[in-house]
Amino acid sequence: MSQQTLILLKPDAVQRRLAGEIIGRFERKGLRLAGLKLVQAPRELAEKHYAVHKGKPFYESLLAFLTSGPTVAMVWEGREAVVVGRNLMGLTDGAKAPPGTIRGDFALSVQNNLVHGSDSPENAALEIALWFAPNELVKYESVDGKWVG
Ligand code: DAT
Ligand code: MG
Repeated sequence: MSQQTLILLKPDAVQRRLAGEIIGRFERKGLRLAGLKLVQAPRELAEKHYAVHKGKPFYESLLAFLTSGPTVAMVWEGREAVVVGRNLMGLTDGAKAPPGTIRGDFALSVQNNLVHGSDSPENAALEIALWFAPNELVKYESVDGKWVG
């Protein structure tokens, strides 16, 4: 079933000039780009995005990180997009994420782990609505859909 997922390239990915490398992995997998923009996240947006982690010891540090520079916000869609995105990212802790995943190949930290990806279709819908206005998402046919889908 076609799904949408919110993928963020967090400020470490932009600062380390890994945005193109990471976007390429989502493209090559066959997902379709439905929205993309560069955002300097205000604290209020970061608070809403990471509301589930409020109260945890790393929460303030996480907000400081997400608001520390520009983030590339994207919506990718396609078959099982949520789990496909999570698998491309790898485990949260870069030291434990297997090689071949984005975090496994480029991250060593737990906090500075380059990417965010929605963890369920329900959260994807909530997160997409936080980061994008409806008219910022583009609907179109991909020409290779019958080969990839
Ligand atoms: P994920 O980003 O894999 O969905 P998560 O939702 O559990 O992971 O946590 C959100 C982010 O918070 C994660 O990308 C990095 C940070 N984080 C999670 N656990 C942490 C910890 N124990 N110490 C420091 N940062 C942590
Ligand atoms: Mg998460």
